[in-house]
Amino acid sequence: MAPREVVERVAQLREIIHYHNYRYFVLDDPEISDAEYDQLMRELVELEAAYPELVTPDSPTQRVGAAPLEAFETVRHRAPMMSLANAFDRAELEAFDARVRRMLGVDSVEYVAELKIDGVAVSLSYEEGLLVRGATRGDGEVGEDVTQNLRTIRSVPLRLVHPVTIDVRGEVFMSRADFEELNRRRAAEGQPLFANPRNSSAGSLRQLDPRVTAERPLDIFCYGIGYLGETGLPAKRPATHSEALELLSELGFKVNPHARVCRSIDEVVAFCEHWEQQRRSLPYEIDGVVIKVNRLEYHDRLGTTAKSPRWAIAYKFAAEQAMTVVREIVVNVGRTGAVTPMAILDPVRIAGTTVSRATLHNEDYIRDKDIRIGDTVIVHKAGDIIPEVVRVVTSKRTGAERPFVMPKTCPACGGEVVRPEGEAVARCINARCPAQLVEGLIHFASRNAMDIEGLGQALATALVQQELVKDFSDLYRLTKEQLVQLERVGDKSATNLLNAIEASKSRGLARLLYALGIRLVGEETAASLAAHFKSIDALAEATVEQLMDVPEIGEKIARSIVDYFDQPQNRAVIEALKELGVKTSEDAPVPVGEQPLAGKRFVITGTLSAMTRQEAEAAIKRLGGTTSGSVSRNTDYLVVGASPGSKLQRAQELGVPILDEEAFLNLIGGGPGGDHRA
Ligand code: 3BD
Repeated sequence: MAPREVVERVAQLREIIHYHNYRYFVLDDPEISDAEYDQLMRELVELEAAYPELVTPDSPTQRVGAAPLEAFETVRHRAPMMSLANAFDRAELEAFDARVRRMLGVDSVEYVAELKIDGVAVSLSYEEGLLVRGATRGDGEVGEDVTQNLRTIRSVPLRLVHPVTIDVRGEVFMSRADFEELNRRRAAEGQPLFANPRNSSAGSLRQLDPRVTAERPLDIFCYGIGYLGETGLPAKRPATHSEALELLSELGFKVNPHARVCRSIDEVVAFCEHWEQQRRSLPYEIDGVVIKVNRLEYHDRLGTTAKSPRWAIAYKFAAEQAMTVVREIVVNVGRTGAVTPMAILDPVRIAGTTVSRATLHNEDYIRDKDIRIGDTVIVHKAGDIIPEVVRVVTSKRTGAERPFVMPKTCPACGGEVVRPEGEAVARCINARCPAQLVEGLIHFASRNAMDIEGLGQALATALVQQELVKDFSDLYRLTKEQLVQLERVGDKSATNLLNAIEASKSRGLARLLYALGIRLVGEETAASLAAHFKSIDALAEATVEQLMDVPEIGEKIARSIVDYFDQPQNRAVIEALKELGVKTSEDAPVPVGEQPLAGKRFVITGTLSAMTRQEAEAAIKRLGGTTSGSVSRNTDYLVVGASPGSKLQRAQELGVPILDEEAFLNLIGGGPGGDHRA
């Protein structure tokens, strides 16, 4: 028999460890160090080893993994685990809402929108607060008993805060980082890799040896109650799904923090769109949003179809991956001479667009992934990132695939391609390479640079091929006669183009610096340089030290700028631009005493047509005003462009004066330049 002090200490240790477990694994907010936790755990393990009669199934030591099984038993769920109907767009969500409201005979319904975790669905059964069984979903009626495996997941409570009898539904998952770490370990040990976090979770949960599962970094989010007994409840039974989620939290379950109550289907759609954009910012994978009618009484009234409830629907994100074939590998020469291999693919649809090429980055990438011409590959497109080849489907290899060899000479000019030691990127080192010039022109003319509408890939290529343009300054020498000779350029488009080129002369120093394509000088750096040096001549004479005095400019950028102006060809182009009438200086700020917008606070929403957001902000600043990102009672004006965001509604609610673009332009005196006369 165990002495009373031991019995008491064991009980106390369990309480303490249980609490810190909860802080760490459920709340993600530990109070003690790992070492202190380990110390407590070791003490408990030792006491239980000395007095095995004290071991209970809810002891924190019981997560390490029980003895292996021969096979899983099957279990019938107390209430079936239903499926979910799917919606793929706004119209299908609206149709769902319309049907719900029609069946209930109400004008509006409150929903809960929650992230759809891409994991493995499970059910956890508790009797009077103790975990007695855990099962996979199976076919929804009958699943596999994986209790011993679920016990190893630290965020699965072994004992609840209140002695309730309950079946809880949740999704077991693995974070992306843990999945990658697990695969790294497996690669090092020569074991086969998991394709994605979901497969990794499923594989880990279906281990017959729970000690293997215990080593896997599994986690769980709980999202629903399948059954709830009458006894042991802390308060009234929940009347809404959001109250059910609160009850789950209170009992000690881990509930996803991003669930939201939505008061209309429009709010639901906004939630879906937000997370479809932001899904990459989460540490785990989601494949959609689950929308549930909030009121539980409505669930009974709506009922179920053959297998899914009429009160819920899954909004599924567009798939971001697809399988296709690499037909050819070509190389592109960029603005800086970088020679980038690119896969030409059999076109496939991914996330709403057709993809027919994907970047292969560089030679090392191709070698590491062993991508060959003719290979079947998985192509991925995340958000607005360029499509990328993720991996080769090696099982589809026929032996006819050919490896890629990096060309020794530039495909555009025949110049030498050099890959400096220690660098991943190979470059064409010919400064007069036409491919570099074409890319340089496209950048020069781009929207946030000199904004020359109509000067895109096709025209830039033609101008360079016909040798009408050898550097940027030649753009300002083009004539209508020259332009109309080009294929697909008519009288009208030639005139438009010449007007656009003429207008680009007055964009100002910041945009010009960005347009020149000086290595490491992006839009923000260009704006800081322009504000600091005011003219291109002053900038061209600056030393590395002087450049490093400008906020946010470090040595690397400073050296790159000095190197740029050290090149005589670059200086010649700048001289020519100046002679041709391109503005190479920045407007002096309006003297403080004459600033008409002094002390006024502005917020901008939506897209302006006459200028970029940065230009509008600069114009406000020049005239003494300030800008901020959010509307408050202190805001003096909200400037509204096309497709404004939620700021407009907020400004209306607060009674903040609203300026449309025209009114704003009047206020600042015309355009982004310095036409304003105070
Ligand atoms: C999640 C059903 C209902 C209770 C039916 C409304 C289909 C997988 O994050 N709610 C969630 C999640 C899944 C859910 C329900 N809420 N069902 C939910 C779900 N937040 N993943 N699922 N499931 C779970 C499924 N699983 C495998 C095969 C077929 N269907």
